Parts: sequence; C-alpha cells; structure tokens
Amino acid sequence: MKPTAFITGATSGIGKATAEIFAKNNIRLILCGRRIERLQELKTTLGKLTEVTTLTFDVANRKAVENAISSLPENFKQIDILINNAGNAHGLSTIQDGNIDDWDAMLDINVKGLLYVSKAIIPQMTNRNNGFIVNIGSIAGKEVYPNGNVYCASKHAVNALNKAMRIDLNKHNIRVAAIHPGAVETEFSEVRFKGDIQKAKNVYTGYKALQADDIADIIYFVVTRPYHVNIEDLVVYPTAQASATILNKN
Ligand code: NDP
Ligand code: 8X3
Repeated sequence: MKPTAFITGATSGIGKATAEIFAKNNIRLILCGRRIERLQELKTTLGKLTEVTTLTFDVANRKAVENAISSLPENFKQIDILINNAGNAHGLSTIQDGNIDDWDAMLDINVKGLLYVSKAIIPQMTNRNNGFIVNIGSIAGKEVYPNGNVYCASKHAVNALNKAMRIDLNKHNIRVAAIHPGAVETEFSEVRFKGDIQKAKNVYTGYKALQADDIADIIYFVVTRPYHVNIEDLVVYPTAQASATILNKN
C-alpha cells in the first residue's frame, strides 16, 4: 500500500518542494496551509501524479487544527509520515526592540502549532506502532545569533521537542527525525521582513543559497530509508555558510 504523508506549510518553499518530490514518488499527500488558492493549484497539478487532499487551517489555532484533522476522509485517515514544516520568522530585532505580536506569532506557530498537529496525529501512529515524524528545525535551533532571539528560542524548542518525541515514542517503534537547514531561498525572508522584497532578496545575494528542492531531496532520502534506519538529526548548510553568522558572500 502507498504511504500517506501529511505536510504542513505545503503552499510554499520547503513544504511545497517536499510535496512535489513525494508526489513524483507515489506518496499520497495531505497538503496543509492557510492559502487556499495555492492548495487548490497544488491539488490540480500534483493530483495528476498521486492522490492528494488538502486542509486549510492555521496551525496556531488549536480548534482549527483538531477540526481539520478529524475531518479527513476515511481513505486519508491513516498518516504514515508527518512533516512538521509550517513556520516562519517574524521580524529581526534586538530583544529590547522586539515586537510582542511577532514573538506571539513565532511561539504560537513554530512551537505550539507543531505540538497541536503532532498531538492530533500521533495517537493513530502509536495505535499502529508505525509512523515517521520529520520536524523541520533550523540552524537557529542549534545556535543563537544577533537579533534572532525569539525565532532562535522557537527553533531551540523544536530541537528539544524532536528529541522528546523520539524518546517518548521509542517504545512505539515510531521514527522521529529533525532537519536543520541554514539559509534556504524561499519566501521565508519576505515573511521575516514583512513583505520588504529588496531586504529579503539581499539575504540570498552574493552566494548560492540552498534551494527548497535541496531540502526536499534530503527529506525524501530520510523517509525512504529501510524502517530500521532513523536518521535522527541533520544540519544542512549552503557551501558558502559555516555557521549561523559566517557567510562567505562575494
Ligand atoms: P516559506 O515562507 O516559503 O513557507 C512557510 C510555510 O509555512 C508556508 O507554506 C506557510 O503557508 C506555512 N505557514 C506559516 N505560518 C502558518 C500558519 N500560522 N498556519 C499554517 N501554515 C503556516 O518558508 P520556508 O519554506 O523556508 O519555511 C519552512 C520551514 O523551514 C519553517 O519552519 C522555517 O522556520 C524552516 N527553515 C527555513 C529556513 C530558510 O532559510 N528558509 C532555514 C531553516 C529552517 P501559508 O502562508 O499558506 O499558511
Ligand atoms: C532560517 C535560517 O539563519 O535565518 O531558519 O535563522 S536563519
């Protein structure tokens, strides 16, 4: 039977690229995000390659998460692979200048959203003693950099939850892995800089940044290892990057 993957943040960047490579390889898809038109477009294009269903909800809204996941049609209720990818940075300021709404957004989406989705999906994995959870962390979950404060805290939390899930789900035979990218050229910086396209572009100029497909390839590799193999933690940089703050730009 073909596996079914549930991907949060499938409307853009890493999540979208993951949906594309999964579709090409016959993985059935449950694609999630807030932007309904993008989900519909993906359903049309990827639906030519595999079975696709979509769910529109905000991961930070607990009731919406629970309602959306319980509304899945019977033939999509078994989820074999969960990709906890939805998330963003909001703002880049010192702690003293930080915007509290941005802090709420990052903690609500990146941490609590990941928890709400996981909590709704894990029980059917533990019942079957089978499943794979891939958490998308960040280099910001391994290091703290100037002005990154709350985004780094949210991704440190993802790093901790990834380890916690692996420990707690160990007796249920469930695989849990985290992938921590450095700079990936997606809509991430547009969101961080609130639509300032020029500022966002500057993040990725002067070197070759990772592309969403690079991370999607790695996710696909991780989830297609034999079941006894769990690649538990991966940090992935562009070649030009040596740490969160060392980037060889020309
Ligand atoms: P994008 O901005 O391109 O994609 C973010 C995705 O998350 C979108 O599909 C968006 O969908 C979804 N999303 C954001 N907020 C919510 C929400 N409240 N509810 C539901 N979905 C939401 O960025 P990336 O692809 O780069 O980011 C994906 C993940 O990778 C994030 O967790 C990010 O922190 C992480 N990451 C990114 C790096 C980078 O340099 N780009 C590096 C390291 C990690 P929609 O708006 O439709 O809801
Ligand atoms: C995204 C990468 O370096 O902007 O998580 O935090 S970084």
